[in-house]
Order: sequence, then structure tokens, then C-alpha cells
Amino acid sequence: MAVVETRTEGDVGILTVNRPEALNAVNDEVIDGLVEAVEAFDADERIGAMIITGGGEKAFIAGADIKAMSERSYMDMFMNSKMNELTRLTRVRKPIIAAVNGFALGGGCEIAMMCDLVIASEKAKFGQPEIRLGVIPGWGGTQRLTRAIGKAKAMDLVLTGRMMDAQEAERSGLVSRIVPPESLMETAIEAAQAIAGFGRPAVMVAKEAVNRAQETTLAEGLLFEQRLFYSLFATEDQKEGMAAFIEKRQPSFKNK
Ligand code: CO8
Repeated sequence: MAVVETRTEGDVGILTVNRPEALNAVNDEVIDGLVEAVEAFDADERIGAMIITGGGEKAFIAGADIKAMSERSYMDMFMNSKMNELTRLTRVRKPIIAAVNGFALGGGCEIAMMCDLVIASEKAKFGQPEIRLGVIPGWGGTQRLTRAIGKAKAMDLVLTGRMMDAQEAERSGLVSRIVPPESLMETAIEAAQAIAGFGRPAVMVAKEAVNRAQETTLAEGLLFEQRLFYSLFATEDQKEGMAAFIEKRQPSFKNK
């Protein structure tokens, strides 16, 4: 059985990290599986949005595989480009939803933050416990978490290694919605299908514009947004979306 299983629900691509015996810890095989599948869905015209979730009952992803890392030297880590490859997840253009069903720790929390939307089950737990292992986060935990929830909370989590539950994660701005465990996938699929039903050009530039807010000044970001807004008037989907509103009917987007 593949460590990253893929399936589709209409125009939504679903990836399940499937190493429940290791709480879905990320080894090189998982990195290959995730990156390949996400890039394949990104390139697939039939797919409009993706979901990443964890297999089994307990975990989304409990971090990088500690057993695979424990004996590595500095040079192994420095020369091991495989671990760096994971950041390719942030370069795809279609939205990715993290459906967090349990532990999202260390690299697992960081993968959730590489996604565009985080929907959590009431049982989800988030944290950056690397300090307990004598290291620090390495896939963006100190940077994305600080931007997502602010310095006070990020420092607390990174320095104490404590976990936060779904409620605290939502209050802090890491999670966009919390749902009962049994409705997690249904909710994530519904959200992904809603996104996939909109015009792809608008969806893709919307993702780009929101992400730009993390990278740039307000003035530059506002200009970037305005230029993208104008650019959508070159699409057929804009004409269709506005005509459908005026004619009081559902739009039929052509992704053009
Ligand atoms: N790596 C490897 N195996 C793991 C991991 C992991 N991260 N997490 C859990 N497992 C394994 C356990 O070893 C155990 O295996 P076994 O049955 O063979 O002993 C199995 O999964 C079940 O786990 P537990 O028995 O520990 O389950 P509990 O319910 O008692 O505890 C916890 C669950 C609290 C989630 C606990 O497993 C835990 O603390 N796990 C480790 C969490 C952690 O520290 N994560 C951070 C890892 S470091 C990291 O992610 C850095 C990423 C940055 C890389 C940057 C590269 C550039």
C-alpha cells in the first residue's frame, strides 16, 4: 500500500498520508509521495482543489520521522535535498486544504501551514515540539506559525513544546473551522468542491494574492491585488460570472 494514497471526488484530489503505525511521520517516501501527487493534481485540468489528510484514527502527521533522522550528521542533513523538496508543496497554484484529523506536530503542523486552509476535527492537536528533541522547527514552524498566530503564542509553542487543542488553534488564527471528527472529510470535500466549482483563473490568482500578503508591504500588496483584479477582466469567466448574477442564474465557468 502506498504511503501516500490518492483518490478523487469529482474535481477534488484527495491525498492521505498512510503510515498510521508511525502516526504518519514523514520519511523520504512520504515526501516523494506528497510532492508527486500534489504536483500531478496541480497539473491535472480536471482537478480544481486538493485535500491533504492523515490515515488512521490518531494523527494528521506527527512530524518528520524521528527514527529516520536520529543518526544523521550535519552533512547528511545539509546534502539531503529530499527534506528540502517538501517545500514544493507551497509552489502549486491550486488551493490545498489540510483536513487535520489528529496530531499535527512538528513537520505535521508545518505541512498544515503550507496548505491554504486548515479545517480541524475537534480532536486535532497542534504543536511544534522539536525543542524536546534538541532541535527547532525546520519546515517553516518558526516563521509561518509566528505569522499565523503572532509572536506570543508562537514563542510559547516553540519554546515549551506544548500542544494546543483545536479550539485554541482556531482562536489563535491557525485553523479556519472546527468540525466533529465524523464530519471532517465531508466538510473538507464540500469546501474543496465549492472552490473547484469557481473559475480556476480567479481561484488561482486569489490564492496568489492572499499569499502575497505574507511576503510584502501593504502598499505593494494592494497594488499587486489591484493589477490581478484588472487582469481577471481579460477572462471569459468574469463575463460569465457577472452576466449570471445579472440574469439571476448559476454561472457556468469555463476556466478561461
Ligand atoms: N517519527 C517517527 N515515529 C513516530 C513519530 C515521529 N515523528 N511520532 C510517532 N511515532 C511512532 C512512535 O514511535 C510509535 O511507534 P512504535 O509503536 O514503533 O513505538 C508510534 O508512532 C505511536 O506513537 P506513540 O506510541 O508515541 O503514541 P502516543 O499516543 O503515546 O503519543 C505523540 C503520540 C504525542 C504524537 C507521540 O508519538 C510524539 O510525541 N511523537 C513525536 C512528535 C514530534 O516530536 N514531532 C516532531 C518531529 S521533528 C520534525 O517534525 C521536524 C521537521 C522539520 C524538518 C526540516 C527539514 C529541512
